[in-house]
Amino acid sequence: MKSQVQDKKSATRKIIHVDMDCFYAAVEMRDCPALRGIPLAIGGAQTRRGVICTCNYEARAFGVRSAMPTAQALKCCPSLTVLSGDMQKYKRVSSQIRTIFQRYTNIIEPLSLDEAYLDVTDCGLFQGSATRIAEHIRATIKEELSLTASAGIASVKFIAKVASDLNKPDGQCVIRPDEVDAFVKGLLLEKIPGVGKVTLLKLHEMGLYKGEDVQSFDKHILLSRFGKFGHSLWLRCHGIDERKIETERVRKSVGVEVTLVEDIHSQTQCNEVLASLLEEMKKRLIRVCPDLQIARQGVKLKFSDFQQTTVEHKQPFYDEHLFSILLEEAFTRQKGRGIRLVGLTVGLNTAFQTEAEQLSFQW
Ligand code: TTP
Ligand code: MG
Repeated sequence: MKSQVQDKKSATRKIIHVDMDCFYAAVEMRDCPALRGIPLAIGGAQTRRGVICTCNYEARAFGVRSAMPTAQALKCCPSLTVLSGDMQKYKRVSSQIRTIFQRYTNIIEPLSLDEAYLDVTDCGLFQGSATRIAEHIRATIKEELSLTASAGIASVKFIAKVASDLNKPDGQCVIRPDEVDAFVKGLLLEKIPGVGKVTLLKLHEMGLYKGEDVQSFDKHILLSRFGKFGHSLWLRCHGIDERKIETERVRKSVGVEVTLVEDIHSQTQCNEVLASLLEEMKKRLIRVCPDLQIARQGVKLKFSDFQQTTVEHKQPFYDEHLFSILLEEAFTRQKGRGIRLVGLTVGLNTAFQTEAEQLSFQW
């Protein structure tokens, strides 16, 4: 009964998920005609063990993909042009895109530089047609920024997100409330945001491949196997997603990390890397938490076999020296493996942030 009520409530919302097409690569092709029509990727250099951030469709035809090591990408596509990219420029373009969104609604939740949810339920343009609003947003982005975007339109967030991928590039897809059930029935579970490789394997072992398999599966078994995640998977497979568009994100942590050009093996080397990260950490932390009152500090190491370990400690006040103690503990888990990444995190006191925000409202 409760889910039917929730369903009706969701059915009244109009959500658009906008996702730019091969974003970083598209910006570079726009700004340099010589890069158009050739396989192009943005990523780290092969010699520095970099990975591909993104690539254009010409490169995708060769099998190049995001997160692939650059060396492997060059094997797939020897003629690939790899640029290091310009984050400042992508951030500028991203804020131009945001300015366009704001003409249609103020309820915008950015997910990354090139992706956002918009709630256009109360947008009066185009007689309230979310389909036409999405078409207009995409046409405006094309006209003003010479870039293409794709969109998904639905009554709940995750379906809008999945839908924005279906007619990429430069396309859009609408899933109407009365189409949701058929849509989730046929939906492969790996398409649901949050279902990673490991979870997918477990789901497959249980004979679950599509939304309809989950629909007819015992909910209690899902809950006991996966806890909270099992619950949200069950909801998603019934087309339910009550999450609102979050216009203000409360930052929960600050992190800095470095992937090393070559693996390191000793604690002294780890300490040197740690020292090189401290300045950046302090700089970022002060920006979001000037009084340095925090909740946790942690250290992360990734080993040569790509396994990673973290050591965290509750800590009310930021203390740089604590990182070396945590690092020492993490280092004991090395077991002869090389170390390829060192990272530091500071968990923030989010309750305090919320209180601070409320106080500022009173002014
Ligand atoms: P995506 O939207 O995942 O990719 P995309 O816009 O390049 O391509 P698509 O047309 O399939 O949407 O990511 C947006 C940007 O984020 C992308 O241009 C580069 C960056 N990115 C990374 O840096 N590393 C990654 O692993 C991924 C997936 C993206
Ligand atoms: Mg994109």
